[in-house]
Amino acid sequence: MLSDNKTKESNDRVPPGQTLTQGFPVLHYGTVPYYNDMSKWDLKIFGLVEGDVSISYKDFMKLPRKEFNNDIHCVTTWSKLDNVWEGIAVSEIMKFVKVKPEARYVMLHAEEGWNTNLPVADFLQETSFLGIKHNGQLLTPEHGAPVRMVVPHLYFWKSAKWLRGIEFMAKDKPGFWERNGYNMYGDPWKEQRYDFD
Ligand SMILES: Nc1nc2c(c(=O)[nH]1)N[C@H]1C(S)=C(S)[C@@H](COP(=O)(O)O)O[C@H]1N2
Ligand SMILES: [Mo]
Repeated sequence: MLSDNKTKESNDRVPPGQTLTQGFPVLHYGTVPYYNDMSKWDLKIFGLVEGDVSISYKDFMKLPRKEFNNDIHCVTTWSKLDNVWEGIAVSEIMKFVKVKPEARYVMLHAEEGWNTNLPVADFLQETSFLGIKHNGQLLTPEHGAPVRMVVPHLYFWKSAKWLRGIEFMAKDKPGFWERNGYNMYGDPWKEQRYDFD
């Protein structure tokens, strides 16, 4: 059945159990990081790579950017269609490292030790990117400034805000919400919300 705020056209873009929102809710565990000295910021790529990498804020902001259009689906049942992002393709980030063949999973590390896990194949999808702007505006601190991961084909908790590290691993390991009952994979079309789904 269509809920009130779904049109027929948008319904096939809204996964089961989700409701559309026009707003952009803010959801996270812990406190919002505010930065005053970006020379202390870096993005680390480590784990199963040939030589760890640390990208400075200055170098990171010079990377080529692209526009990405997507729909996002939060496990708490809101979906937001037609997001326009500016971000850095994962393929640009991958130019910095040579990943070892045994790497199968990625752990995304955020500020304050928050993390989330996903398969390498999902991280590498062309629709996954490192987001800098949303709907024409730089990300606000609440939404993950200066850079957040965006993996739109999985529930939005996999889209780490305040991204600081990308770790390649051989085996899957649960991140923060995954240790607290959320699904290891999180496909919204299969309603993989919790670990028993
Ligand atoms: N660093 C960090 N990233 C995070 C979270 C978090 O607690 N910490 N929560 C996730 C969850 S559960 C959701 S639904 C989205 C919410 O993003 P938003 O606040 O921009 O809507 O961020 C995800 N990324
Ligand atoms: Mo969430």
